[in-house]
Amino acid sequence: MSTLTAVHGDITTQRVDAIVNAANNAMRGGGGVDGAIHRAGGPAILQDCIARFPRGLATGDAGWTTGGDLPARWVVHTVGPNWNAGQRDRELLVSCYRRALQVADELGARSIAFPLISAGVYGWPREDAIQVAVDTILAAEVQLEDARIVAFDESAFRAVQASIRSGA
Ligand code: AR6
Repeated sequence: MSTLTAVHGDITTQRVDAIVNAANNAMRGGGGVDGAIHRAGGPAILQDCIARFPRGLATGDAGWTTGGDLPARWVVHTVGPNWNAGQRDRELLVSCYRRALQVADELGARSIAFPLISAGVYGWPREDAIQVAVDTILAAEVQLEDARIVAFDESAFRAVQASIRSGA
């Protein structure tokens, strides 16, 4: 990846080709960042989820829908492991970032914004969630040029920034 930056704010306002959603296996919306993306993007996202993912999506996998009313053209949905439910295989979280980058690359996206997958309701320890995000994105061999990690709160933002600085 050529550039990785930390952003403090709401992923739904990012002007990038694709934003990544931390979804669940059912792929029919939810709370957290998933809820925010469906609200901001409008009903076209759910319609596309139903049409393209009739049986949902496996943990660690990724797939795309329209961005609907979002500034982003696409939403790349991925399903993180639920730490709180005992899914603690780190490779599943690594796979979310790898697969999302692959899907975005196949779409021809040049810029992408990620939330901290699994770091909310799913309870993945924040420091490790950040480490996985930064290491996996930096190591990716993709056409994508601009990747961002969007942190919702100030302390997470600072931690992402520090991690990028030490990993770059
Ligand atoms: N922009 C950027 N980051 C956000 C936003 C936002 N608008 N809103 C929340 N975050 P979570 P998970 C951060 O819980 O842990 C949903 O119900 C949040 O602070 O959204 O993967 C799904 O449907 C945290 O750092 O996702 C699933 O059922 C990060 O996004 C389940 O939650 C992820 O928090 C997925 O849980």
